[in-house]
Order: sequence, then structure tokens, then C-alpha cells
Amino acid sequence: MRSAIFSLVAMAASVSAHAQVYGLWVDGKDQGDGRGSYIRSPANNSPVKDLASPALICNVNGAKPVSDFVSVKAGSEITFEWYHDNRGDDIIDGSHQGPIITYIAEYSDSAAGAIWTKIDESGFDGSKWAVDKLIANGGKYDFTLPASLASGKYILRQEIIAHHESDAAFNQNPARGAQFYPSCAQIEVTGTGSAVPDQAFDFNTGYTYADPGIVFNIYSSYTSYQIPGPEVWTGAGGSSPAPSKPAESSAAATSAVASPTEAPVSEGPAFTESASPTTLVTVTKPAESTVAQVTATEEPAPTATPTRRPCSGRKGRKTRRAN
Ligand SMILES: [Cu+2]
Repeated sequence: MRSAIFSLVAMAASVSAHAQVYGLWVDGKDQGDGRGSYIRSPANNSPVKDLASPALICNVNGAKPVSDFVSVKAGSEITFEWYHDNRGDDIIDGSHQGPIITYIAEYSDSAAGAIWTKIDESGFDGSKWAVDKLIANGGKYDFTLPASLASGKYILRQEIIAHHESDAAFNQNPARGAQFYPSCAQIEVTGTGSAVPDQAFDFNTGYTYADPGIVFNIYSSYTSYQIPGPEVWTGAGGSSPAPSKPAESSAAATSAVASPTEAPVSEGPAFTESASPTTLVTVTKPAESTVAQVTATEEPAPTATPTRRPCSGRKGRKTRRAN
């Protein structure tokens, strides 16, 4: 059914404006290229948009263990280092504004199910998005691993959610929708803590198209943003109380946020839909035929809204087809 909606029109080699993770730093120390060794790296840097897809958890290939674990002490500062096409480049297109959220789960091969706990989040602070800060910081996003965390193997999952096309819900308009960039790293935690992350969050059921932080119109005026998912875990203990949501994010989303059911309709005119399908589904493996990773092209330049570039346009660089 999904494949009937999509089309294979957009075959052009994709110079996308997306992002993925190169590797981790621990307490300021570069852990080296983690792609395919301790990062369950996807085949490319394309987003996941279908909330029902297993790829929402740890991206395409995310259910496959990789060989290595990064050793970290509980309480360490961890950095995910993101990039666009090459390490240290422009990181991600500036249009891809949105939050950066980090979760942890006790290690499992599949990483699936209600096993996740949120340990860090950064959304919109009133003037800047987490993604703006990520770009300004050369692709590096830092957070602190809870000091109370019990030792053992875990999966750390950090995601960018890009909101440049999320005025509509993906399940109502597959050409649009929030773009998720999940990245999962395998770590082994040492220390004497005993806290076990226990939020039991499941991405495929916990993230919904009714979340105001998932269907969000970034082109409206807004002063706050409600980060999706649970509150940051407070069971971590540690030396200081774990922060709950920042005040700005717990405030109700502004009226600028259209209600999920109305968004696709009311926002329609602002983004004229292309008559030609623009999304390519790559079925990566026969066994994963339900894992439809949306790749390559995204929304064509909205004919009625020339003010924002869509995913693609990167100045002075290889151009990609705008179909
Ligand atoms: Cu993108």
C-alpha cells in the first residue's frame, strides 16, 4: 500500500542535505570512526519518516548488532559527532531545524520494543534550535551520561528531528512529514552505579502523528516547542537532580501549531504539492521489505513558498534535480 503511494521517479543520485553520525567522543576524547563498528550505521544519510517503521528505532540496519562497544564511565560527557557528506563539512542543511534528543536502552540485538529511556533533550530555546547549535558546533552534540547508571552494555540513541517539512503528517502526506535521523551507538558502561533506565518507551508507539512536537509548522510564528517523547529521566540520581523539561518546552505549544488533524489541510496551500511523486522508497533487503527508507529527493521547491529552501538546496554545491 505504501509502495503504491510512492514512486520510483526520483532516481537521481541524491546529493541530499541530510546527516548521519561519524562517531563518539568521550570526555573530549575522539573515539574514532564508529561507522559500522560501534555505530549501527545506515547505508546513507536519509531520514526516516514513517513512525511505524522499525527503522525509526535505530535507522536502517539498526536491528543488526555491530562488533564494537565504546567503553565509557558513568557520568562521562558523551559527544555524538554528526556530518553531512564528509566529516567536518557543513553538518546538515540549515533548513533542517529541530530538536536533538538522546535515549538509552539496555543492550539488545534488535533494539526493538519498549526499552528506551530519554536521558537528554534540546529543542527550541526561544531563538535557536538544537540543530542551529549543532551546526555552529561543528556537528558535535554533548550531553552527560547519568552518573548513577548501572554498569553494563547499552545502546545510546541520538536523533535529530528535522521540521522543515513537518507541517503535514507523513501518514497523510507521504511527501512531507517530520524527518527523523536516529543513530545508535553501542557502549559499555563502567562504574558503581545501580540505576537502570526504566521508562520503557517504544518509538513506534510512543511517537505519534498527534504529537505537537512531530507535526509542527516551522514556518509559522512560534515561541516554544514541545519536544516529543517522555520527560528526561529523573531516576538517574547523580550529584544533582536531573533536570526536567525546560520551562519553555513544557509550555503549551503556541497556537501557531496547527492541530494534527487540521494541519495537512489548512497548510496545504502554502506548499503546493507536486503532481509528480517525489519520494523514493529503497527496499534495502528482502527481509526488510517493510523498512521503507525514504531516500533521495524530498519535496520539490514549494512553488507557492519560495522563502524556504527544502531539503536540498545547498549553495555553491552540486545541484540536484528539483523535480
Ligand atoms: Cu534532509
